[in-house]
Amino acid sequence: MDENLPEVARKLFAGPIEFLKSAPGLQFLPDPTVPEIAFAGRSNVGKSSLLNALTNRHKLARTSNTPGRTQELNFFNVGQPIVLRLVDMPGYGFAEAPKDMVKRWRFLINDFLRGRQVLKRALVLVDSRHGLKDVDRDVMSMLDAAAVSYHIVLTKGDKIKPSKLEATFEATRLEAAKYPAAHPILFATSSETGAGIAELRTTVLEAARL
Ligand SMILES: Nc1nc2c(ncn2[C@@H]2O[C@H](COP(=O)(O)OP(=O)(O)OP(=O)(O)O)[C@@H](O)[C@H]2O)c(=O)[nH]1
Ligand SMILES: [Mg+2]
Repeated sequence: MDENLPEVARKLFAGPIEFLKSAPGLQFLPDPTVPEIAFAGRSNVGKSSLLNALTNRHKLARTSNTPGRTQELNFFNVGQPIVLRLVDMPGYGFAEAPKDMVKRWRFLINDFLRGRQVLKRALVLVDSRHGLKDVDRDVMSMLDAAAVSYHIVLTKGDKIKPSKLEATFEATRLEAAKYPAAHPILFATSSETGAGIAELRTTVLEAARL
């Protein structure tokens, strides 16, 4: 049975996808019946936009210029019957965030990452203009501790020169290699131009099938 995974992934993400629910706390999580892939990253890095790009939809996940737009865990069902679930997580690390919100975020994310059996992989999004920040390293360590495998995904690649993008990609790759749960494969993407999106779709499907 030789199947063409990129083509299967393309079709899956072009098919039925729907918003399932928004969970402001762990007691509101959907039943863990389907493989999940979570999107983490600093606020405004482009998580919701990437989710829209992957699913070829403009308004599935709400995007905004205001940091902190996504404050709950948002679940999206992909496929009919459901093949996998995408989880849009609240962004971290923006300057104006009130202290108790930061605390709430850490608890919510940490508990989710540690306790979620069906979580197959996380995507840690990093702005390609800025590279890794300490808050990203912090989350990477949280994922390491939770033994959740993750890919670093550089976002907004359309906003910098290709040579700069390549340099940031390489520096990020070298640093990520020091983190046990960081996957050796990284992605450089743009939700604006669609760069790297098809490859990421294939990887998401592959991870969901593990
Ligand atoms: N040029 C460009 N802009 C992007 C890209 N991805 C996201 N943006 C813009 O960046 C801003 C933030 O995007 P979001 O997708 O809302 O970011 P987020 O990570 O979900 O933010 P929070 O929900 O606040 O954590 C929006 O104005 C997007 O239009 C990209 O690939 N290229
Ligand atoms: Mg968002």
